[in-house]
Amino acid sequence: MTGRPVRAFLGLGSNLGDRLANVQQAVDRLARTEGIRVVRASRVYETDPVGPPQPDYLNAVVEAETVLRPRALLEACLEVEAAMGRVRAERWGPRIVDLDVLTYGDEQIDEPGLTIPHPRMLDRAFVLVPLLELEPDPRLPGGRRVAAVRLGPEALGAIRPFAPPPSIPPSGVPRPHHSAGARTRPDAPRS
Ligand code: GSY
Repeated sequence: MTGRPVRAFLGLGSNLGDRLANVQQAVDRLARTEGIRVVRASRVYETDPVGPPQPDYLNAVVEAETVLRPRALLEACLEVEAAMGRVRAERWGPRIVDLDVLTYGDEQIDEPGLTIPHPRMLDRAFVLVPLLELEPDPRLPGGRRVAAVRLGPEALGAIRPFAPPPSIPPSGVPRPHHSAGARTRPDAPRS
């Protein structure tokens, strides 16, 4: 773990079973993971599948604050997927839940099995549209700026608002430690 919380955005998807309940359960499990605080979530969108023919997905993005390093954050996501019964059968196939680390602070990481910002987010409306709801100028692969990204009508037509943001359960994670100017009461105004 690092000492200082880092802001990360995570992509969520589900296209099997009770998709909305799966998205909610993934948010709940993330929020209960030590070292992760879920801050906000986008609306849930229904999206045409990218890849082989399969059921439509529900997708959303959550903003998290985490004291986990990127690899540990990825592993936490994989643990949530496994706990929800995801079986990795077909690479682009249907799934109960999918969790991706989209961005991690300002960091650019290119290691085996871990590329951040997520390399395919630029051409995926099901990632970009919910992400832009939460962050108007996100970190993008190759240092690209969102103003330079063009999503055509076909991509935008493949994504439809479906449900309000999943609810965010209280997190059991310790809050960031403020040594200087610490607030004496949790509801005291920030200095
Ligand atoms: O990349 C994540 C899994 N996935 C998705 C998805 O989440 N949404 C849509 N619309 N298509 C997808 N194809 C795959 S694979």
